[in-house]
Amino acid sequence: MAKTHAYRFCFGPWNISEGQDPYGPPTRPAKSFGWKLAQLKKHGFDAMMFHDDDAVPELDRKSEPQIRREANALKRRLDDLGIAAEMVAPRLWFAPETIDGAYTSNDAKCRRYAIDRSLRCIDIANWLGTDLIVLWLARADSYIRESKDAARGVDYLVEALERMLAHDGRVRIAIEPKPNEPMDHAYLPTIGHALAVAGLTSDPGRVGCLIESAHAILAGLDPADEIDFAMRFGKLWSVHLNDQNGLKYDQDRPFGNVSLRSAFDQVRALERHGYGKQGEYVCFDVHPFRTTKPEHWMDHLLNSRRTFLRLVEKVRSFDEKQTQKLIAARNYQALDQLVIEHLLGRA
Ligand code: GLO
Ligand code: MG
Repeated sequence: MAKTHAYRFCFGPWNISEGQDPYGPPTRPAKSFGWKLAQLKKHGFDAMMFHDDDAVPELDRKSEPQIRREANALKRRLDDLGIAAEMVAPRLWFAPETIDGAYTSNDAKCRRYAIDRSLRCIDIANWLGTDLIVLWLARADSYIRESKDAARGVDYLVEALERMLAHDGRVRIAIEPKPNEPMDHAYLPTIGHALAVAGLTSDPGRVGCLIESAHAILAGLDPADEIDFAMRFGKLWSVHLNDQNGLKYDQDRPFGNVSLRSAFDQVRALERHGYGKQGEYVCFDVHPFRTTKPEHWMDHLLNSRRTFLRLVEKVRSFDEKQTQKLIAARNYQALDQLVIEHLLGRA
């Protein structure tokens, strides 16, 4: 087990959110992108993740030279602060063209829009100095089952991936599966689905995945097992650590907030496979509670990182020898208690 390597941390501008939900307005005043970037720097995070239009606002209305100018200006700003861009993700769930599923829309013009937008996203990623694109396929599903053919949906997804891979010989695409919300049933709900589709492309080595803890829980899966599985294929290129209280709406709670033991297992899985050694970042896709006051606006991120680092210590000090003995004796009851006592600490 890796004992020494240090982790690098990341979040996105959307993680400093204002508290609105479907039933009520914001509870905190909006802050500028500059303020968010300054907070990231001040609190010692290493990288920021971006939607394409976080990097270049309203990009659908801008010309290519203008997009390039703005992306280059952002890159200079990041360089001055010593902050990396971890990834760029095409926001394929806002525009009218993405209403029926973006890459998997029934309308050829809309599918073309989604692909063109993704190619621009890759250009932005290049200008920001990252080769990583994240695809959260928010609306890739059908509202009415009979309106689509899920097999054709796979073909459309593969076609979109091929266009992206061909556009840039170095780009890497990490699919972020999520089983539901905003849709009822997503076409790519799990890491297994994502990697199966990756295998249909002409360059599977450049299509991997991103695991979000809450999304795995929403799929009824154990996030630590998803991590082990993806890392067995060398395909875990980013994580969105957070937490989720059961099968409800997507909660994006602070890491470890619901299940400290699951968080411990996730960190242990990351540790044992050397996550981070190839430059991967630990990203927190968490949101402040709606009740959070502006003066505590960063605490969900700082607490997630603190919990993560404390769990790294817990993983590194876990009695692996004793664990192996108990496994050999098939004494899982004792192993269960060993974990509990370790997490509880000294009485
Ligand atoms: C929503 C997703 C979302 C993505 C982000 C990057 O459930 O987790 O936050 O991670 O938009 O594409
Ligand atoms: Mg996410």
